[in-house]
Amino acid sequence: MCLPVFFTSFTTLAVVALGLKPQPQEPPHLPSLPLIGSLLSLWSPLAPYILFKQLQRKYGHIYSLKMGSHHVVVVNHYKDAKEVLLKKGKTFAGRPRTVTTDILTRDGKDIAFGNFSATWKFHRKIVHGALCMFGESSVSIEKIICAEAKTLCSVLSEAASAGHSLDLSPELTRAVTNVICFLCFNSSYSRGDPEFETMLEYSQGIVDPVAKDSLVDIFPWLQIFPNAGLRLLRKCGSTRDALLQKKYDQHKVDYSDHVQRDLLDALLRAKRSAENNNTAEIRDESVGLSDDHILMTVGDIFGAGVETTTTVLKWAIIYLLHYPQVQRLIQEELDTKVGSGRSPKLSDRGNLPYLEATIREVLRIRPVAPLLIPHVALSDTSLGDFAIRKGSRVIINLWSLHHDENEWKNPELFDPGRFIDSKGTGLILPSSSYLPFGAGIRVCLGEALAKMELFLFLSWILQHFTLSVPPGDELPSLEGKFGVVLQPAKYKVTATPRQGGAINEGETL
Ligand code: PLO
Repeated sequence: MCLPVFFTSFTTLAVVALGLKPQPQEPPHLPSLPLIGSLLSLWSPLAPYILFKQLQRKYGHIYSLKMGSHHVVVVNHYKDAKEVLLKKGKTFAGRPRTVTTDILTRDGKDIAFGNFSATWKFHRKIVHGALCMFGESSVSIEKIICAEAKTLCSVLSEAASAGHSLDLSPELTRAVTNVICFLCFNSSYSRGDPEFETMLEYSQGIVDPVAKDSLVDIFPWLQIFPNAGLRLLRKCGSTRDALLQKKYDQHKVDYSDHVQRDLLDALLRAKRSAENNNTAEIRDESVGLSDDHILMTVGDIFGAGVETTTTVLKWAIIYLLHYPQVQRLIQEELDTKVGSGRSPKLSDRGNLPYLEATIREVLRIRPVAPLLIPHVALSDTSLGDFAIRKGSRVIINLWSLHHDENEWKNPELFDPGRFIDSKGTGLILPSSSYLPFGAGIRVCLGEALAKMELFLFLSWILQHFTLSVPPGDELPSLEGKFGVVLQPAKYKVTATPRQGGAINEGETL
């Protein structure tokens, strides 16, 4: 008997005879060197989410690596992802502190990047409550989105009459910003508003460097060297903070206990009641309702509300340009189920499965955050058959989940039909390997809002216009720019008005 077999059977015997449980092993590890960790294996022209997917072939679905001094576990399969996010959600609810997110969030005093704590839970609860206040049952949010959709369509009409093609990005951003601006600050921006232009500018300076495992996040000591990216992040961060502070100061002046206009009022109310409360647990210092916490929380919701939905809309339009037959099918569905005499409403959602399927497919093929935001194990634990040490960073590679060949037929192909049942009328979820909004205790707070916006903006646009690539232009690239969100490159569209697609001026919802 050769030696390894002898030892294996001996161990198995011992396990059975003595009732010993085998100790779980650590996940397979990429080669690593002192100081630089696994950097050499990660040095690649590929985007990290694509490289992480490829590395599965050699190391399996779960593997670990070293980023500087940090132990990182990469998860590529949905079963393990669900164990992290759902089954052991609390154990993996931590967040790493990094140089870039600390700059953006005043050392993690926000919800998205802040670590798991009583303060974090309390802020999430308030935001959840405030967003529910405007939830699906409420007409007001639908009204706001439709008003923005109408303005968006008028801009497209103007461009069409002038025979111009246009970059839809600023218009989509303004429409989406106004919805979240209404929810956060009860205000909106009109075209050409200088504050809006400032916001567009600072946002890009933040999205580019934040939380993408740039070198300073891996090796924090690199901060001592001049770093143009960090300088820009600090500048953009303080412009954003000044804008948030201005809104906060205005709200403090006209705050009333009797009306809650928006999220900022909800946070102010919680702060006031904590200050006046002698008994409740919210008086506890640890709950953290400092001005910094409030600003960072509202900044998160505002930032997330703008960047994510705008990005998905831009990807959706790119795919409609690449797949005109999908655009045609959505329009046929709109024509038969809504017609041209009135505008689409939220209550049409159930009748427009192909549009819903298209939205699902866009979220699958180009997830907003392909690596989500890293989680941290708050105690020693396990994942599948592997041991995970306390403090390990866990990266969920959503890209691997959404492009898993065993779960999705031709994952690289854009095919909304995969979300439609065999009768061609109902929506289905063909695989569990699909988590566009994450899952568990850190699941996206804006999921319902995002789905309403995506549905209404796309249905309004496609009821009135057919979008195409301007003559002489190439099809926009399907390759994204990896950052805290996966952004498409700039592109232009030609919007051709559809017959009978006039915007109904006097229409009320
Ligand atoms: C976007 C730029 C803003 O100026 C600040 C901001 C706040 C919250 C972030 C968001 C940015 C990017 C998308 C994030 C969101 C929180 C949750 C969301 C990371 C950086 C995602 C996709 O997880």
